[in-house]
Amino acid sequence: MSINLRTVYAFAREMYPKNSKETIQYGTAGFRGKAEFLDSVMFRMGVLATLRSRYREGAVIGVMITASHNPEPDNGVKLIDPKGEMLESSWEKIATDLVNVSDQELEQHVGQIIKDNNIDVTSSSYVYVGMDNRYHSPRLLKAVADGVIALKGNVREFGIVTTPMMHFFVVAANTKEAYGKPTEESYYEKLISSFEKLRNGRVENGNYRNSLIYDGANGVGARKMLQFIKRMNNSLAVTVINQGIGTGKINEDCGADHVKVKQRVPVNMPDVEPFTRCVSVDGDADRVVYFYTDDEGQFHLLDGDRIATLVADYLMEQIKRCDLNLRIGLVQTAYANGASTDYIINELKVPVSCVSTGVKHLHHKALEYDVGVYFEANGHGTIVFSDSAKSLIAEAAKTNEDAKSLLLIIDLINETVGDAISDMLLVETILNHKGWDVKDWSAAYNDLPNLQLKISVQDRNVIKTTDAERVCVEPQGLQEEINKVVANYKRGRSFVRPSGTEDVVRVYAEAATKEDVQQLAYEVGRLVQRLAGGVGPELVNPSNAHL
Ligand code: NG1
Ligand code: ZN
Repeated sequence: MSINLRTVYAFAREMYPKNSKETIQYGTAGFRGKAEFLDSVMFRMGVLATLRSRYREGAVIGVMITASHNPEPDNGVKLIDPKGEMLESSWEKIATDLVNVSDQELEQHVGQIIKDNNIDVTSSSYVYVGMDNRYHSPRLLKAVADGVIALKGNVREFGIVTTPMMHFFVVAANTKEAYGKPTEESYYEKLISSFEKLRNGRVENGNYRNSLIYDGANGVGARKMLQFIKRMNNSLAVTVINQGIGTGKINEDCGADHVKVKQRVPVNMPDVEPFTRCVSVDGDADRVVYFYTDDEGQFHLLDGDRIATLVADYLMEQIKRCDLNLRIGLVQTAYANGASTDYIINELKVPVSCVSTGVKHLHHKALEYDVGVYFEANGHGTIVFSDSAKSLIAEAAKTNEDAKSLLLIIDLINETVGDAISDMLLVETILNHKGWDVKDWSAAYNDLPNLQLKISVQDRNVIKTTDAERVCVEPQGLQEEINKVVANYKRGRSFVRPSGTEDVVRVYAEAATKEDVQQLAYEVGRLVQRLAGGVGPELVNPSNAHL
Protein backbone atom coordinates (compact mmCIF):
# COMPACT_ATOMS: atom_id res chain seq x y z
CA MET A 1 0.00 0.00 0.00
CA SER A 2 1.37 3.39 -0.82
CA ILE A 3 0.24 6.68 0.59
CA ASN A 4 0.16 9.95 -1.24
CA LEU A 5 0.29 12.86 1.16
CA ARG A 6 -1.04 15.12 -1.60
CA THR A 7 -4.40 13.43 -0.96
CA VAL A 8 -4.41 14.77 2.58
CA TYR A 9 -3.85 18.29 1.33
CA ALA A 10 -6.45 17.90 -1.43
CA PHE A 11 -9.09 16.65 1.07
CA ALA A 12 -8.23 19.44 3.47
CA ARG A 13 -8.41 22.17 0.84
CA GLU A 14 -11.55 20.94 -0.88
CA MET A 15 -13.61 19.71 2.02
CA TYR A 16 -12.15 20.72 5.37
CA PRO A 17 -10.38 24.05 4.99
CA LYS A 18 -9.15 25.60 8.20
CA ASN A 19 -11.49 28.51 8.87
CA SER A 20 -10.16 29.79 12.16
CA LYS A 21 -6.92 31.59 12.81
CA GLU A 22 -7.09 31.21 16.58
CA THR A 23 -4.70 28.74 18.14
CA ILE A 24 -6.56 25.79 19.57
CA GLN A 25 -5.11 23.70 22.42
CA TYR A 26 -5.48 20.06 23.35
CA GLY A 27 -7.25 20.73 26.66
CA THR A 28 -8.23 18.71 29.73
CA ALA A 29 -10.00 16.21 27.48
CA GLY A 30 -9.11 16.92 23.85
CA PHE A 31 -10.15 19.77 21.56
CA ARG A 32 -13.34 21.66 22.27
CA GLY A 33 -14.98 24.69 20.75
CA LYS A 34 -17.88 25.99 18.70
CA ALA A 35 -18.88 23.25 16.24
CA GLU A 36 -18.62 25.48 13.16
CA PHE A 37 -14.85 25.79 13.64
CA LEU A 38 -14.16 22.12 14.17
CA ASP A 39 -14.42 20.49 10.72
CA SER A 40 -10.73 20.87 9.95
CA VAL A 41 -9.79 19.82 13.50
CA MET A 42 -11.83 16.64 13.09
CA PHE A 43 -10.36 15.81 9.70
CA ARG A 44 -6.86 16.24 11.06
CA MET A 45 -7.66 14.13 14.12
CA GLY A 46 -8.75 11.37 11.77
CA VAL A 47 -5.34 11.69 10.13
CA LEU A 48 -3.60 11.65 13.51
CA ALA A 49 -5.55 8.65 14.83
CA THR A 50 -4.52 6.71 11.71
CA LEU A 51 -0.88 7.59 12.26
CA ARG A 52 -1.14 6.76 15.95
CA SER A 53 -2.60 3.34 15.14
CA ARG A 54 0.30 2.61 12.78
CA TYR A 55 2.73 3.92 15.40
CA ARG A 56 1.17 1.47 17.89
CA GLU A 57 1.61 -1.40 15.47
CA GLY A 58 -1.94 -1.57 14.22
CA ALA A 59 -3.69 -1.36 17.60
CA VAL A 60 -7.16 0.18 17.45
CA ILE A 61 -7.31 3.89 18.33
CA GLY A 62 -10.64 5.44 19.34
CA VAL A 63 -12.04 8.83 18.44
CA MET A 64 -15.03 10.21 20.34
CA ILE A 65 -16.85 13.25 19.09
CA THR A 66 -18.47 15.09 21.96
CA ALA A 67 -18.31 18.24 24.03
CA SER A 68 -19.40 16.32 27.10
CA HIS A 69 -21.12 18.69 29.56
CA ASN A 70 -20.68 21.82 27.40
CA PRO A 71 -23.69 23.56 25.84
CA GLU A 72 -25.25 22.38 22.59
CA PRO A 73 -23.40 24.69 20.14
CA ASP A 74 -20.05 23.26 21.28
CA ASN A 75 -18.46 20.07 20.13
CA GLY A 76 -15.13 18.38 20.66
CA VAL A 77 -12.95 15.37 20.05
CA LYS A 78 -11.05 13.01 22.34
CA LEU A 79 -8.58 10.36 21.21
CA ILE A 80 -8.48 7.02 22.98
CA ASP A 81 -5.23 5.06 23.20
CA PRO A 82 -5.00 1.25 22.83
CA LYS A 83 -5.51 0.36 26.49
CA GLY A 84 -8.52 2.66 26.71
CA GLU A 85 -6.60 5.48 28.32
CA MET A 86 -6.56 9.08 27.10
CA LEU A 87 -4.05 9.98 24.38
CA GLU A 88 -0.46 9.90 25.66
CA SER A 89 0.63 13.39 26.66
CA SER A 90 3.61 13.60 24.28
CA TRP A 91 1.14 13.14 21.41
CA GLU A 92 -1.09 15.92 22.75
CA LYS A 93 1.64 18.27 21.58
CA ILE A 94 1.74 16.58 18.15
CA ALA A 95 -2.04 16.89 17.98
CA THR A 96 -1.96 20.58 18.90
CA ASP A 97 0.67 21.37 16.27
CA LEU A 98 -1.19 19.40 13.62
CA VAL A 99 -4.51 21.22 14.07
CA ASN A 100 -2.84 24.62 14.08
CA VAL A 101 -0.77 24.46 10.85
CA SER A 102 -2.24 26.10 7.74
CA ASP A 103 -3.76 24.00 4.94
CA GLN A 104 -0.71 24.75 2.79
CA GLU A 105 1.68 23.44 5.46
CA LEU A 106 -0.37 20.33 6.13
CA GLU A 107 1.19 17.93 3.64
CA GLN A 108 4.71 18.72 4.73
CA HIS A 109 3.74 18.67 8.42
CA VAL A 110 2.15 15.22 8.21
CA GLY A 111 5.28 14.00 6.43
CA GLN A 112 7.35 15.33 9.32
CA ILE A 113 5.23 13.52 11.95
CA ILE A 114 5.71 10.30 9.99
CA LYS A 115 9.46 10.84 9.83
CA ASP A 116 9.92 11.99 13.45
CA ASN A 117 8.05 8.98 14.78
CA ASN A 118 9.39 6.42 12.34
CA ILE A 119 5.90 5.44 11.26
CA ASP A 120 5.64 2.67 8.70
CA VAL A 121 3.00 4.06 6.36
CA THR A 122 2.65 0.77 4.55
CA SER A 123 1.33 -0.96 7.68
CA SER A 124 -2.34 -1.33 8.64
CA SER A 125 -4.23 1.03 10.87
CA TYR A 126 -7.61 0.81 12.61
CA VAL A 127 -9.67 3.67 13.96
CA TYR A 128 -13.01 3.40 15.80
CA VAL A 129 -15.23 6.51 15.75
CA GLY A 130 -18.31 7.34 17.80
CA MET A 131 -20.29 10.47 18.59
CA ASP A 132 -22.80 12.04 20.94
CA ASN A 133 -26.27 13.15 19.80
CA ARG A 134 -25.50 16.83 19.05
CA TYR A 135 -27.00 17.75 15.65
CA HIS A 136 -23.55 18.64 14.26
CA SER A 137 -21.89 15.42 15.39
CA PRO A 138 -22.66 13.37 12.21
CA ARG A 139 -21.00 16.02 10.04
CA LEU A 140 -17.93 16.02 12.26
CA LEU A 141 -17.83 12.23 12.35
CA LYS A 142 -17.67 12.19 8.55
CA ALA A 143 -14.71 14.59 8.75
CA VAL A 144 -12.84 12.21 11.10
CA ALA A 145 -13.63 9.24 8.86
CA ASP A 146 -12.36 11.14 5.81
CA GLY A 147 -9.12 11.87 7.68
CA VAL A 148 -8.66 8.13 8.18
CA ILE A 149 -9.55 7.36 4.57
CA ALA A 150 -7.14 10.02 3.26
CA LEU A 151 -4.32 7.99 4.79
CA LYS A 152 -5.79 4.65 3.73
CA GLY A 153 -6.62 3.56 7.25
CA ASN A 154 -9.57 1.34 8.25
CA VAL A 155 -12.38 3.12 9.97
CA ARG A 156 -15.30 1.61 11.87
CA GLU A 157 -18.19 3.88 12.79
CA PHE A 158 -20.21 3.18 15.93
CA GLY A 159 -22.78 5.98 15.53
CA ILE A 160 -24.29 7.47 18.68
CA VAL A 161 -22.59 6.02 21.76
CA THR A 162 -21.43 7.19 25.18
CA THR A 163 -17.77 8.11 25.68
CA PRO A 164 -17.20 5.13 28.03
CA MET A 165 -18.69 2.77 25.45
CA MET A 166 -16.03 3.92 22.98
CA HIS A 167 -13.32 3.20 25.55
CA PHE A 168 -14.86 -0.22 26.11
CA PHE A 169 -14.90 -1.00 22.36
CA VAL A 170 -11.25 0.01 21.96
CA VAL A 171 -10.12 -2.17 24.87
CA ALA A 172 -12.32 -5.06 23.75
CA ALA A 173 -10.73 -4.98 20.30
CA ASN A 174 -7.17 -4.60 21.55
CA THR A 175 -7.46 -7.40 24.12
CA LYS A 176 -8.68 -9.75 21.38
CA GLU A 177 -12.09 -9.69 23.05
CA ALA A 178 -10.86 -10.78 26.50
CA TYR A 179 -12.60 -7.67 27.86
CA GLY A 180 -15.77 -8.28 25.82
CA LYS A 181 -16.72 -7.86 22.17
CA PRO A 182 -16.46 -4.40 20.57
CA THR A 183 -20.23 -4.16 20.16
CA GLU A 184 -23.02 -2.33 21.92
CA GLU A 185 -24.74 -5.60 22.84
CA SER A 186 -21.61 -6.98 24.47
CA TYR A 187 -21.28 -3.83 26.57
CA TYR A 188 -24.88 -4.08 27.83
CA GLU A 189 -24.52 -7.79 28.41
CA LYS A 190 -21.35 -7.46 30.48
CA LEU A 191 -22.74 -4.78 32.79
CA ILE A 192 -26.26 -6.13 33.15
CA SER A 193 -25.28 -9.73 33.77
CA SER A 194 -22.82 -8.85 36.56
CA PHE A 195 -25.32 -6.38 38.07
CA GLU A 196 -28.10 -8.96 38.10
CA LYS A 197 -25.89 -11.71 39.46
CA LEU A 198 -24.84 -9.38 42.30
CA ARG A 199 -28.49 -8.59 43.06
CA ASN A 200 -29.28 -12.27 43.05
CA GLY A 201 -33.00 -11.54 42.95
CA ARG A 202 -32.92 -9.38 46.09
CA VAL A 203 -34.06 -6.07 44.64
CA GLU A 204 -34.89 -4.40 47.96
CA ASN A 205 -33.09 -4.58 51.28
CA GLY A 206 -33.48 -2.60 54.52
CA ASN A 207 -33.97 1.07 53.65
CA TYR A 208 -32.94 0.49 50.03
CA ARG A 209 -35.72 0.86 47.46
CA ASN A 210 -35.45 -0.42 43.93
CA SER A 211 -36.47 2.74 42.08
CA LEU A 212 -34.78 5.94 41.08
CA ILE A 213 -35.10 8.98 38.82
CA TYR A 214 -32.44 9.26 36.11
CA ASP A 215 -31.72 12.64 34.47
CA GLY A 216 -30.21 11.86 31.05
CA ALA A 217 -29.13 15.48 30.31
CA ASN A 218 -30.86 15.18 26.89
CA GLY A 219 -27.71 13.37 25.86
CA VAL A 220 -26.50 9.93 24.88
CA GLY A 221 -26.79 8.69 28.44
CA ALA A 222 -30.58 8.99 28.22
CA ARG A 223 -30.85 6.86 25.06
CA LYS A 224 -28.50 4.24 26.36
CA MET A 225 -30.30 4.02 29.69
CA LEU A 226 -33.52 3.31 27.77
CA GLN A 227 -31.67 0.44 26.10
CA PHE A 228 -30.48 -0.81 29.50
CA ILE A 229 -34.04 -0.74 30.84
CA LYS A 230 -35.26 -2.85 27.90
CA ARG A 231 -32.63 -5.47 28.64
CA MET A 232 -32.84 -5.52 32.45
CA ASN A 233 -35.30 -7.91 34.02
CA ASN A 234 -36.82 -5.25 36.30
CA SER A 235 -33.73 -5.55 38.47
CA LEU A 236 -33.82 -1.77 38.75
CA ALA A 237 -36.83 0.50 38.19
CA VAL A 238 -35.46 3.59 36.42
CA THR A 239 -37.55 6.58 35.35
CA VAL A 240 -35.65 8.52 32.70
CA ILE A 241 -36.20 12.29 32.48
CA ASN A 242 -34.58 14.70 29.99
CA GLN A 243 -34.47 11.99 27.36
CA GLY A 244 -33.46 14.40 24.58
CA ILE A 245 -35.68 12.83 22.01
CA GLY A 246 -37.67 15.59 20.32
CA THR A 247 -37.37 18.26 22.98
CA GLY A 248 -34.73 19.73 25.25
CA LYS A 249 -31.18 20.72 24.47
CA ILE A 250 -28.22 18.70 25.65
CA ASN A 251 -27.10 19.78 29.16
CA GLU A 252 -29.52 22.73 29.22
CA ASP A 253 -30.74 23.18 32.80
CA CYS A 254 -30.07 19.51 33.38
CA GLY A 255 -27.32 16.93 33.63
CA ALA A 256 -24.53 16.26 36.10
CA ASP A 257 -22.69 19.55 35.61
CA HIS A 258 -25.81 21.65 36.12
CA VAL A 259 -26.79 19.73 39.24
CA LYS A 260 -23.27 19.84 40.70
CA VAL A 261 -22.30 23.43 39.89
CA LYS A 262 -25.69 25.10 40.34
CA GLN A 263 -26.49 22.83 43.28
CA ARG A 264 -30.10 22.42 42.23
CA VAL A 265 -32.39 19.82 40.66
CA PRO A 266 -32.66 19.52 36.85
CA VAL A 267 -35.67 20.71 34.83
CA ASN A 268 -38.60 18.36 34.37
CA MET A 269 -38.25 16.76 37.79
CA PRO A 270 -41.47 14.87 38.53
CA ASP A 271 -43.19 15.39 41.82
CA VAL A 272 -41.53 12.75 43.97
CA GLU A 273 -41.50 11.79 47.65
CA PRO A 274 -38.82 13.50 49.76
CA PHE A 275 -35.59 11.49 49.91
CA THR A 276 -36.20 9.83 46.52
CA ARG A 277 -32.88 8.75 45.03
CA CYS A 278 -32.12 10.73 41.86
CA VAL A 279 -29.16 10.59 39.54
CA SER A 280 -27.83 12.92 36.84
CA VAL A 281 -25.33 12.06 34.11
CA ASP A 282 -23.64 14.46 31.70
CA GLY A 283 -24.08 14.79 27.92
CA ASP A 284 -21.73 11.92 27.00
CA ALA A 285 -22.43 9.84 30.14
CA ASP A 286 -18.98 9.70 31.68
CA ARG A 287 -20.00 11.61 34.81
CA VAL A 288 -22.61 10.82 37.41
CA VAL A 289 -23.85 12.53 40.56
CA TYR A 290 -26.69 11.63 42.91
CA PHE A 291 -29.07 14.07 44.59
CA TYR A 292 -32.28 14.26 46.57
CA THR A 293 -34.62 16.75 48.20
CA ASP A 294 -35.43 16.38 51.90
CA ASP A 295 -38.80 16.84 53.66
CA GLU A 296 -38.16 20.58 53.95
CA GLY A 297 -37.55 20.93 50.24
CA GLN A 298 -33.80 21.32 50.75
CA PHE A 299 -31.58 20.07 47.89
CA HIS A 300 -28.75 17.64 48.74
CA LEU A 301 -25.94 16.57 46.45
CA LEU A 302 -24.06 13.27 46.59
CA ASP A 303 -21.18 13.94 44.25
CA GLY A 304 -18.07 12.14 43.01
CA ASP A 305 -16.41 12.45 46.43
CA ARG A 306 -19.37 10.64 48.01
CA ILE A 307 -19.28 7.92 45.40
CA ALA A 308 -15.53 7.46 45.91
CA THR A 309 -15.85 7.17 49.68
CA LEU A 310 -18.82 4.80 49.44
CA VAL A 311 -16.97 2.58 46.97
CA ALA A 312 -13.64 2.63 48.86
CA ASP A 313 -15.38 1.75 52.12
CA TYR A 314 -17.24 -1.13 50.47
CA LEU A 315 -14.17 -2.50 48.68
CA MET A 316 -12.11 -2.38 51.88
CA GLU A 317 -14.78 -4.35 53.68
CA GLN A 318 -14.99 -6.96 50.90
CA ILE A 319 -11.22 -7.30 50.64
CA LYS A 320 -10.99 -7.81 54.41
CA ARG A 321 -13.72 -10.46 54.31
CA CYS A 322 -11.75 -12.32 51.63
CA ASP A 323 -8.68 -12.06 53.82
CA LEU A 324 -6.67 -10.57 50.97
CA ASN A 325 -3.69 -8.33 51.40
CA LEU A 326 -4.33 -5.63 48.80
CA ARG A 327 -3.28 -1.99 48.91
CA ILE A 328 -6.24 0.26 48.27
CA GLY A 329 -5.79 3.98 47.54
CA LEU A 330 -7.98 6.93 46.68
CA VAL A 331 -7.20 9.71 44.21
CA GLN A 332 -8.87 13.12 44.18
CA THR A 333 -8.28 16.58 42.73
CA ALA A 334 -8.21 19.98 44.42
CA TYR A 335 -11.97 20.23 43.75
CA ALA A 336 -12.66 17.45 46.25
CA ASN A 337 -14.59 18.75 49.23
CA GLY A 338 -12.30 19.19 52.25
CA ALA A 339 -14.79 17.28 54.41
CA SER A 340 -14.47 14.24 52.15
CA THR A 341 -10.68 14.31 52.38
CA ASP A 342 -10.88 14.54 56.20
CA TYR A 343 -13.26 11.59 56.23
CA ILE A 344 -10.96 9.50 54.05
CA ILE A 345 -7.93 10.25 56.23
CA ASN A 346 -9.56 10.04 59.66
CA GLU A 347 -12.35 7.50 59.23
CA LEU A 348 -11.56 5.32 56.26
CA LYS A 349 -7.83 5.55 56.95
CA VAL A 350 -7.05 5.00 53.28
CA PRO A 351 -4.08 6.69 51.57
CA VAL A 352 -5.36 9.63 49.54
CA SER A 353 -3.53 11.73 46.97
CA CYS A 354 -4.36 14.90 45.10
CA VAL A 355 -3.50 15.32 41.40
CA SER A 356 -4.21 17.87 38.65
CA THR A 357 -7.67 18.14 37.10
CA GLY A 358 -8.50 15.69 34.29
CA VAL A 359 -9.09 11.98 34.56
CA LYS A 360 -5.88 11.14 32.76
CA HIS A 361 -3.98 12.34 35.84
CA LEU A 362 -6.24 10.51 38.26
CA HIS A 363 -6.18 7.30 36.26
CA HIS A 364 -2.40 7.34 36.10
CA LYS A 365 -2.03 7.82 39.85
CA ALA A 366 -4.65 5.16 40.66
CA LEU A 367 -2.58 2.58 38.77
CA GLU A 368 0.00 2.80 41.58
CA TYR A 369 -2.31 0.85 43.92
CA ASP A 370 -3.59 -2.73 43.84
CA VAL A 371 -7.04 -1.21 43.94
CA GLY A 372 -7.11 2.45 42.92
CA VAL A 373 -10.37 4.38 43.39
CA TYR A 374 -10.44 7.73 41.61
CA PHE A 375 -13.17 10.30 41.22
CA GLU A 376 -13.38 13.96 40.40
CA ALA A 377 -15.90 15.81 42.56
CA ASN A 378 -17.99 16.32 39.40
CA GLY A 379 -18.68 12.57 39.26
CA HIS A 380 -16.08 11.47 36.73
CA GLY A 381 -14.20 8.40 37.90
CA THR A 382 -13.81 4.67 38.22
CA ILE A 383 -11.80 1.97 39.96
CA VAL A 384 -8.76 0.17 38.58
CA PHE A 385 -7.45 -3.21 39.76
CA SER A 386 -3.88 -4.30 39.16
CA ASP A 387 -3.30 -7.58 37.32
CA SER A 388 -1.92 -9.19 40.46
CA ALA A 389 -4.96 -8.05 42.48
CA LYS A 390 -7.22 -9.60 39.86
CA SER A 391 -5.40 -12.92 39.96
CA LEU A 392 -5.42 -13.01 43.78
CA ILE A 393 -9.16 -12.32 43.80
CA ALA A 394 -9.77 -14.93 41.08
CA GLU A 395 -7.80 -17.52 43.06
CA ALA A 396 -9.71 -16.74 46.25
CA ALA A 397 -13.01 -16.93 44.34
CA LYS A 398 -12.50 -20.67 43.86
CA THR A 399 -13.44 -21.22 47.49
CA ASN A 400 -14.76 -17.94 48.84
CA GLU A 401 -18.22 -16.44 48.08
CA ASP A 402 -17.14 -12.87 48.93
CA ALA A 403 -14.28 -13.12 46.48
CA LYS A 404 -16.78 -14.33 43.86
CA SER A 405 -18.81 -11.16 44.43
CA LEU A 406 -15.65 -9.12 44.13
CA LEU A 407 -15.00 -10.67 40.72
CA LEU A 408 -18.50 -9.70 39.63
CA ILE A 409 -17.86 -6.18 40.93
CA ILE A 410 -14.79 -6.00 38.68
CA ASP A 411 -16.94 -7.02 35.71
CA LEU A 412 -19.51 -4.39 36.61
CA ILE A 413 -16.89 -1.65 36.65
CA ASN A 414 -15.79 -0.08 33.38
CA GLU A 415 -12.11 0.07 34.32
CA THR A 416 -11.15 1.84 31.12
CA VAL A 417 -12.66 5.21 32.08
CA GLY A 418 -15.30 6.90 34.23
CA ASP A 419 -18.64 5.50 33.09
CA ALA A 420 -21.82 7.09 34.46
CA ILE A 421 -24.02 4.04 33.93
CA SER A 422 -21.51 1.50 35.25
CA ASP A 423 -20.75 3.74 38.25
CA MET A 424 -24.46 4.11 38.93
CA LEU A 425 -25.01 0.35 38.83
CA LEU A 426 -22.09 -0.04 41.24
CA VAL A 427 -23.54 2.52 43.67
CA GLU A 428 -26.93 0.80 43.44
CA THR A 429 -25.26 -2.54 44.21
CA ILE A 430 -23.48 -1.14 47.28
CA LEU A 431 -26.54 0.71 48.63
CA ASN A 432 -28.60 -2.44 48.17
CA HIS A 433 -25.93 -4.54 49.91
CA LYS A 434 -25.84 -2.14 52.86
CA GLY A 435 -29.62 -1.64 52.95
CA TRP A 436 -29.12 2.12 52.72
CA ASP A 437 -31.25 4.99 51.51
CA VAL A 438 -29.85 8.42 50.63
CA LYS A 439 -30.07 9.56 54.29
CA ASP A 440 -27.89 6.66 55.42
CA TRP A 441 -25.43 7.41 52.63
CA SER A 442 -25.30 11.13 53.45
CA ALA A 443 -24.61 10.49 57.12
CA ALA A 444 -20.89 9.72 56.64
CA TYR A 445 -19.85 13.40 56.62
CA ASN A 446 -21.20 16.89 55.95
CA ASP A 447 -19.87 18.67 52.87
CA LEU A 448 -18.34 22.07 53.46
CA PRO A 449 -20.28 24.74 51.57
CA ASN A 450 -18.48 25.34 48.28
CA LEU A 451 -18.80 27.44 45.15
CA GLN A 452 -17.26 27.72 41.71
CA LEU A 453 -17.04 30.88 39.62
CA LYS A 454 -15.98 31.36 36.01
CA ILE A 455 -13.97 34.52 35.36
CA SER A 456 -13.36 35.81 31.83
CA VAL A 457 -9.87 37.17 31.24
CA GLN A 458 -7.95 38.32 28.18
CA ASP A 459 -5.70 35.27 28.14
CA ARG A 460 -6.38 32.51 30.63
CA ASN A 461 -2.90 31.07 30.09
CA VAL A 462 -1.36 33.90 32.11
CA ILE A 463 -2.36 31.77 35.11
CA LYS A 464 0.23 29.12 35.91
CA THR A 465 -0.16 26.71 38.80
CA THR A 466 1.78 24.10 40.74
CA ASP A 467 1.17 21.52 43.50
CA ALA A 468 -1.75 19.80 41.77
CA GLU A 469 -3.10 23.24 40.79
CA ARG A 470 -3.57 24.28 44.42
CA VAL A 471 -0.97 27.05 44.21
CA CYS A 472 -0.85 29.79 41.60
CA VAL A 473 2.68 30.84 40.65
CA GLU A 474 1.80 33.37 37.95
CA PRO A 475 0.82 36.17 37.74
CA GLN A 476 3.18 37.08 40.52
CA GLY A 477 1.58 38.17 43.74
CA LEU A 478 -1.85 36.61 43.05
CA GLN A 479 -1.30 33.62 45.37
CA GLU A 480 -0.10 35.87 48.24
CA GLU A 481 -3.29 37.91 47.88
CA ILE A 482 -5.42 34.76 47.80
CA ASN A 483 -3.69 33.51 50.97
CA LYS A 484 -4.46 36.76 52.78
CA VAL A 485 -8.13 36.57 51.85
CA VAL A 486 -8.48 32.87 52.69
CA ALA A 487 -6.94 33.43 56.14
CA ASN A 488 -10.03 35.46 57.12
CA TYR A 489 -12.39 32.52 56.74
CA LYS A 490 -12.98 29.58 59.03
CA ARG A 491 -12.20 26.36 57.11
CA GLY A 492 -11.51 28.60 54.11
CA ARG A 493 -9.82 27.17 51.02
CA SER A 494 -9.65 28.59 47.53
CA PHE A 495 -7.63 28.15 44.37
CA VAL A 496 -7.70 29.37 40.78
CA ARG A 497 -6.73 27.66 37.50
CA PRO A 498 -7.33 28.13 33.78
CA SER A 499 -10.04 25.80 32.48
CA GLY A 500 -8.88 23.24 29.93
CA THR A 501 -12.29 23.03 28.26
CA GLU A 502 -13.66 26.59 28.32
CA ASP A 503 -12.12 30.01 27.81
CA VAL A 504 -12.37 31.00 31.48
CA VAL A 505 -10.43 30.96 34.74
CA ARG A 506 -12.13 28.80 37.36
CA VAL A 507 -12.30 29.93 40.97
CA TYR A 508 -13.06 27.33 43.62
CA ALA A 509 -13.89 28.26 47.20
CA GLU A 510 -15.04 26.43 50.28
CA ALA A 511 -15.67 27.68 53.80
CA ALA A 512 -17.60 26.90 56.98
CA THR A 513 -20.84 28.68 56.01
CA LYS A 514 -22.77 29.50 52.82
CA GLU A 515 -22.42 33.24 53.39
CA ASP A 516 -18.67 32.91 53.93
CA VAL A 517 -18.15 30.84 50.81
CA GLN A 518 -20.01 33.37 48.67
CA GLN A 519 -17.92 36.20 50.04
CA LEU A 520 -14.66 34.24 49.71
CA ALA A 521 -15.37 33.24 46.09
CA TYR A 522 -16.24 36.85 45.30
CA GLU A 523 -13.04 38.19 46.84
CA VAL A 524 -10.83 35.68 45.04
CA GLY A 525 -12.77 36.25 41.79
CA ARG A 526 -12.10 39.98 42.08
CA LEU A 527 -8.40 39.29 42.62
CA VAL A 528 -8.35 37.31 39.38
CA GLN A 529 -10.18 40.11 37.57
CA ARG A 530 -7.71 42.68 38.89
CA LEU A 531 -4.43 40.76 38.63
CA ALA A 532 -4.97 38.43 35.68
CA GLY A 533 -6.48 40.70 33.03
CA GLY A 534 -10.21 40.34 33.70
CA VAL A 535 -12.63 41.33 30.94
CA GLY A 536 -16.37 41.95 31.11
CA PRO A 537 -18.47 43.18 34.01
CA GLU A 538 -17.01 43.41 37.50
CA LEU A 539 -18.25 40.75 39.92
CA VAL A 540 -20.97 41.89 42.26
CA ASN A 541 -20.14 41.81 45.95
CA PRO A 542 -22.70 39.39 47.46
CA SER A 543 -22.86 41.38 50.68
CA ASN A 544 -24.02 44.42 48.63
CA ALA A 545 -26.29 42.42 46.35
CA HIS A 546 -29.43 43.42 48.27
CA LEU A 547 -28.65 47.16 48.07
P1 NG1 B 1 -11.72 22.12 33.09
O1 NG1 B 1 -12.57 22.91 32.15
O2 NG1 B 1 -10.29 21.98 32.71
O3 NG1 B 1 -11.95 22.58 34.51
C1 NG1 B 1 -13.58 20.19 33.23
C2 NG1 B 1 -13.68 19.58 34.60
C3 NG1 B 1 -12.68 18.45 34.71
C4 NG1 B 1 -12.89 17.42 33.60
C5 NG1 B 1 -12.95 18.12 32.25
C6 NG1 B 1 -13.27 17.19 31.11
C7 NG1 B 1 -14.18 20.69 36.74
C8 NG1 B 1 -13.83 21.75 37.69
N1 NG1 B 1 -13.41 20.58 35.65
O4 NG1 B 1 -12.26 20.63 33.04
O5 NG1 B 1 -12.79 17.88 35.96
O6 NG1 B 1 -14.03 16.63 33.85
O7 NG1 B 1 -13.88 19.20 32.25
O8 NG1 B 1 -14.62 16.97 30.89
O9 NG1 B 1 -15.15 19.97 36.97
ZN1 ZN C 1 -18.46 13.97 29.94
